[in-house]
Amino acid sequence: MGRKLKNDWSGQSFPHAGRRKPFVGDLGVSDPRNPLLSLLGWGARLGPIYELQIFRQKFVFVSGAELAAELCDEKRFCKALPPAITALRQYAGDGLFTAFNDESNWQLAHELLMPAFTRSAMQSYHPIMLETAAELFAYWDRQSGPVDVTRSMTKLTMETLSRAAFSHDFGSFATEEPHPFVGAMVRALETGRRKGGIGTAPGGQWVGRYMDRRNAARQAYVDGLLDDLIAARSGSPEQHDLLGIMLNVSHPDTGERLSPLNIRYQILTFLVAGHETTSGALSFTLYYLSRNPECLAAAQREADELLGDDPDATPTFEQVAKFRYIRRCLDEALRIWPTVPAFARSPRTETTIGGRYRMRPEDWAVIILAHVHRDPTIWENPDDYDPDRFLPAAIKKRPAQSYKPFGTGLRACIGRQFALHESVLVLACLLHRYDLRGDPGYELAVDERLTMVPKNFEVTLTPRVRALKHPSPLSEESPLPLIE
Ligand code: MNH
Repeated sequence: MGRKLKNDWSGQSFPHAGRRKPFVGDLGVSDPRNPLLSLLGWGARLGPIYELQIFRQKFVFVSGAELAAELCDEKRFCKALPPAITALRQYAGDGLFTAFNDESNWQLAHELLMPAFTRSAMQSYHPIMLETAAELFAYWDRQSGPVDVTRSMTKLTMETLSRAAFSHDFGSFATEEPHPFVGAMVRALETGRRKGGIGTAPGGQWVGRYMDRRNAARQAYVDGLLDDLIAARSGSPEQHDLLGIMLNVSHPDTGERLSPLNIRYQILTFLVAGHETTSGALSFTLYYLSRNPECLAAAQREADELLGDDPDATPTFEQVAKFRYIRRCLDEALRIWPTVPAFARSPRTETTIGGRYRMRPEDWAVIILAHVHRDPTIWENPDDYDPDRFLPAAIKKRPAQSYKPFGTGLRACIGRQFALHESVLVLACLLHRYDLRGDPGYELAVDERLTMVPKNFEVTLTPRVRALKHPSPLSEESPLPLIE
């Protein structure tokens, strides 16, 4: 072989799991179908920094909050693209998420699209978010029996994003199954991610080409649908959504515009980055609320206080920011289960981390957020769900950078405000409208797709009975006799 180890950290080694085998390295330690979930299992014991070596590829993971905070210092470090992310460039090219830091299309797209993601820009998405939530409730009301939470939330977030960003209706609530585009897109991307994992294996290139051939029809379907979406709008000067901005706005200083291919990359990026992530965040929040009756009651109390008696009442744009407790419930769910479970960092120039590990610009480390968010030196009883950890006073007591569900620095999530506004709005309406009961026998199972989502979690929804606010005429007219 003799080929150099990739990401070799100048030959330094870190703790690793099990006995390393010649040639294949740590192959078999990690489940290729659930790489991050298996890491959460065995990695916790090895931290705060550990490694995995598969064939000629080394992966370095950071699970301790202190080291992670250091890597989040934007002055010294920047986003890195490990093989699994680089592999996605086959589909998402130099779109925002998969662009290299120095690619000019990143800067251009970032500057053109930022105005569409400010807090005040959310005002134009607000009515779309309300309408889509109302469609979800109508869809639920037509069903009987428990509903699959992740599946419902994925319909909702996919539909909200495509309507808000591209004015496209996928008709997700018309059928029980998700729109075939969702499955094709997720499977196509999974193929990319797995290809990234076998890059340095012998024959890896060949296997990759075989996977591509098997995947070709799916990718053609996905690309075709996106190109149709773009074609349908080309030539129209409207700028009311992201697609309109991408098609019609040129950079105020340079006059540059995004190319049609780059626009397709961006649409795919937004569809992928913007729906499963938020769906998982909503689903984990509902899971923890169903398991913590006091939190559920407090969240419902807040919804009732702001929305009043009418179960169909909806919040105004300004009101959404006032659901402080519901927001804490969401923050806490994203602490325990950050739906984007990891991101990678490299130093801008050669440096030392943790006071002892040499790191060069070509080296990268993957921050395992779920570990960082449960680091016992920062979080007391880290596995307990407690929204009050996010009371302002409690946040102030923690070191900065100990909670990073939306990433960090220049390449942090552009859709953060979108995700937060949508999630709080949906939770408030949902909790105001329904009582929810999870199956007490359900044990949380997590599905590792492109992101983390709860698997097979169902709730039974029943319309709220506001016994106290709507005393029945009977009880008003004939109060209970006092017990004598
Ligand atoms: Mn989002 C980047 C998490 C919702 C679009 N997102 C990131 C990163 C994290 C992240 C973490 C940084 C990854 C890295 O450093 O490699 N995002 C989330 C979470 C949610 C989410 C946890 C929901 C909850 N994201 C959304 C939504 C959209 C979106 C909604 C779009 C509407 N995210 C992006 C894009 C990027 C990104 C685009 C890449 C930004 C860039 O690099 O410029």
